[in-house]
Amino acid sequence: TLSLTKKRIAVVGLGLSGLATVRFLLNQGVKPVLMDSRSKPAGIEQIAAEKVDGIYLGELDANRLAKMDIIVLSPGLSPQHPAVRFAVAQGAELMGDVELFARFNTKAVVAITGSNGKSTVTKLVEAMLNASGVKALAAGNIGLPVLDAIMQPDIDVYVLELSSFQLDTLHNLHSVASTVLNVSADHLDRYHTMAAYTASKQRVYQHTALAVFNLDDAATIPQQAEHSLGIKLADAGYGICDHKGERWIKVAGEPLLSVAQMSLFGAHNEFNALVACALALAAGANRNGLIQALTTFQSLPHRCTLVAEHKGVRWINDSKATNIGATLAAIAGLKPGVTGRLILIAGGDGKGADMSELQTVLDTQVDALITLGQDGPAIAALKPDAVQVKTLQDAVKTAAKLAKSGDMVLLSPACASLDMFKSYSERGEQFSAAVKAEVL
Ligand code: UMA
Ligand code: ADP
Repeated sequence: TLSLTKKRIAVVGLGLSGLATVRFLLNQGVKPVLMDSRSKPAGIEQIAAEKVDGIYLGELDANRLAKMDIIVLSPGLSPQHPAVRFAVAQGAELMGDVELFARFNTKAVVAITGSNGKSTVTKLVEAMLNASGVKALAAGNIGLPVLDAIMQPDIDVYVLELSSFQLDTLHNLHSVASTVLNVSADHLDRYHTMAAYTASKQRVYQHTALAVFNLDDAATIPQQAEHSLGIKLADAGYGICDHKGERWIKVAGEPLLSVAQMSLFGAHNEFNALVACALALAAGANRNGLIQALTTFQSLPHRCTLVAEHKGVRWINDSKATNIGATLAAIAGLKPGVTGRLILIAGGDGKGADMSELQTVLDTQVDALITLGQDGPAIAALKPDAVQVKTLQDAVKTAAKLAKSGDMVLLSPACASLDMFKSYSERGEQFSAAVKAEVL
């Protein structure tokens, strides 16, 4: 663990994880200094100013930061920020909220990262463990800050969804099992190269008892780990097999249940299910628990969810597809079930990704394209007859005019929402509302 007594500690960034860090430190009897680069961060009114050692808003002050022993940096701020780099060069210890969690946590941890599928696998592992009688709690990037989770009583296993931002400032997390699900272009506005982004993801394998990786994605192969397990759909030990004339998922060499009985669908979810089984078994789940979770698990909102079916047209909300890899997986999973045409709505903040990676799918799988947002024009340029619109409501109106019975309208933006919306969930909710207003 880490001794906090007599240390000068700054919490930098007062979002969800920053506020949880402040609560945790106050609980430990520490009075932190608070900073946020914004002049009015949303949660500021939750903090009683007299309980902390000063609140400094606006441009980060390098000299003030350099006086600190420890800086707990929020994931949304880059460790490359000049003021942070200056303080670190002067000897301040830099860590994120997950590192602070790691130094104080005494319970077992399962750690999950990847460009896509993190939340689904995290919730599946949590459900599998709970169905096996092991008390599990999902936390981290999924939404519950780890330093709120650590205060909860009676937990046996923490199932942590970790973003590359959280991994960048993490050094001492020990896990019973961990995974990088896949690596595809994302957050290149912060990492600049795929190599740097991949290296960040690989940090999840530090101090893990079992590294579960994707045999079809070389970037996920552990560079350092004592024990590892590779998974792909066509593999013998963990994979899809023929059993009793049906497709079954096979776990640790034995058929577990038929794919048809799973509540999730699509090839990417079969892979997610296999990885979740491997992780959950390593953390104490049993096979009945795996089966129960896989048959009852409800897909998380804004991930390929049916909003409405009207006059034979299905409207699907996949607002959570905030990068190209997620949109490719959604189309691969959904297109085989479309009898008519696939109408795609895409665009938003592309975070520096090369949109031409969508070219083949736009040519071969997508029948009509509607784009919006900051990087909408870059996507529209890839397909003749693409329609560019200004708002999501206009996108829905345009799609409603194009769509005929048998068609599917899919919102799967391949981009973050932050150029036009507060979050991917707000984008998904506005889409659902617009669809219902238009067709119901
Ligand atoms: N910000 C500033 N100045 C500051 C601090 C933050 O401008 O001083 C901005 C950031 O650039 C960002 C926003 O404020 O745009 C929020 O940043 P934050 O670090 O305060 O974020 P939190 O509210 O603490 O939420 C974070 C995760 N967000 C990010 O990493 C950006 C949440 O993941 C996570 O659920 C939460 O901690 C609890 O652990 C969200 C996310 O978008 C879902 N993650 C990214 C992703 O999945 O792609 C990485
Ligand atoms: P994350 O938390 O990493 O964003 P989610 O589980 O929320 O991942 O899924 C987001 C989207 O990514 C889904 O709607 C789906 O289209 C896609 N997806 C899910 N699992 C995978 C996977 N294993 N490989 C590729 N894409 C995936």
